[in-house]
Amino acid sequence: MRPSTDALIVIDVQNDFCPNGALAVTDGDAIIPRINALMSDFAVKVLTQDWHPANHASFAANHPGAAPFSMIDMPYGPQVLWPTHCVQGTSGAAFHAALHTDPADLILRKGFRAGIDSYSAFFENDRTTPTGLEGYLRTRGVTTVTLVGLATDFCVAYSALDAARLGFNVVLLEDACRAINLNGSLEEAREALLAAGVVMER
Ligand code: VGL
Ligand code: ZN
Repeated sequence: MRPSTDALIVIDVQNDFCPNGALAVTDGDAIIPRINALMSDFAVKVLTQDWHPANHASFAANHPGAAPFSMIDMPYGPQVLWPTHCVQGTSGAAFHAALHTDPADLILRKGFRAGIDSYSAFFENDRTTPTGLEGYLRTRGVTTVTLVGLATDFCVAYSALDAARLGFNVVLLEDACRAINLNGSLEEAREALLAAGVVMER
């Protein structure tokens, strides 16, 4: 058992990011047995859930003529336009059935505001609107976070970078993550993570 100052944060292990999902990550479901095993090692366990309204601005379908995986400029910066995914209350937004959700202390939903995406578990994509997770972890005395889940190069990486910026010690378990890898995004994320002092373990 790890010390009570260590938290496991499981990012977006939801049907839409697993094989046959709307934004399927290759082998996204392969990480689930490892994550289930890890949960019994940690005193503090948080699951995040990407949770978008149907009219969400990150969906290509809400921008007439725009192709999925193209880019647009939002008031808060560049934004990838995604296939419609993780719509609130749909089976695509549900956790994968194999993921053990009962051990979780907190389930944090993000991306629920129509006008702004939220890759990170800590801040929306303007990098300033908080989700509340920082306060939750600090008030529980957490100083180190271990990140796993989907996808390595988007929601996991953004969460890890924000955690490091907030002063947490951050470990990312690469074998318990899978990537989308859009136009070199995985290599770009790896470099940013290392530069931010995130400890990359297998
Ligand atoms: C994610 C793209 C859009 C993720 C969520 O969980 O990495 N990626 N929404
Ligand atoms: Zn999303």
